[in-house]
Amino acid sequence: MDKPIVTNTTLLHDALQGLSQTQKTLEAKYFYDAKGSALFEEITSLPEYYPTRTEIGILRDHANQIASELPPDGVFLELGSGASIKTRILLDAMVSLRTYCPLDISKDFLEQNAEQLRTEYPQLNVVPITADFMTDITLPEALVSRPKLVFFPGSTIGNLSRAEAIDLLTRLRSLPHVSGLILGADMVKPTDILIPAYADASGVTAAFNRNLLVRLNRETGANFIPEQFRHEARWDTDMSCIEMHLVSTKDQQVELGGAVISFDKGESIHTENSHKYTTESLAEMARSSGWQIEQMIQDPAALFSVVVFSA
Ligand code: AVJ
Repeated sequence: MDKPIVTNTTLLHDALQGLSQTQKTLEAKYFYDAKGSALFEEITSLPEYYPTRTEIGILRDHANQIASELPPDGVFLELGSGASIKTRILLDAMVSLRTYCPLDISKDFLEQNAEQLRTEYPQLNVVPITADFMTDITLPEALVSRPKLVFFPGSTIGNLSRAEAIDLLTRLRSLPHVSGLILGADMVKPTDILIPAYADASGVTAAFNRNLLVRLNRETGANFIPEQFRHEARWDTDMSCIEMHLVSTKDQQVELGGAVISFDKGESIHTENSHKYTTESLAEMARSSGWQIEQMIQDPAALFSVVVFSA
């Protein structure tokens, strides 16, 4: 047997770690290679996947009101690369905005999107920050003393555990001169809406999920057969959480970084958590992290909330 080529040792290390647990796991952050990012884009326009279009609708309908949260001479700091339509809706409404800071882990993506925004908004100072907001949010010296409004859209917070979410909100609350936070959060709702949103009829979400195995094969030299894993979305009532799994359709063994991983038929790899919230759980998170809730803006069907927090 040839020695497999490993081009991503961090991924290999994390996968070996996750796949050696009793409930095998892979981290959701690894979904977003080029193919995974394209598949996620495709997910956002699926008929079953309501969050993106619902959040965009809320932002459009309440753009001026949300934009008015920007303090005088305020910096608009987004957790995310600033690639989205959501950013543009708020930038368009923030007529006095001078400084926009997209913060993202992917440097190439950030720089590329920053350049695009500079051409679209020539009066705007676009200051991209390459950072992992889960570990450190260090701002350039020139911005430290400026007032700040933070934007964290997309229900990305849903990927975090309760404890991680509260930790992140607490760290955002303690940023120097922060005045507010605009948070996108997906709400608890009946499973006949939730499950199809994560298990669409056309199989795009299944392809997105299986792409993790394709990526592992390419970047760690593993030999997963992705077709031998079935996509599944489960609702955990106690955790208010959608779980995505890849379920082995047979007893099988996979080679990964010199180890052999055994799967029983029906055994799963847990690949993602997507937490859903209630007005109560959002209020509780605010209390635990030192924020005040100013407003919870929802679509008419209360599928999604854009929460306005003040410091
Ligand atoms: C990007 C984390 C908000 O949880 O809805 C979509 C990711 N996974 N379909 C979500 C996702 C499967 C998405 N977030």
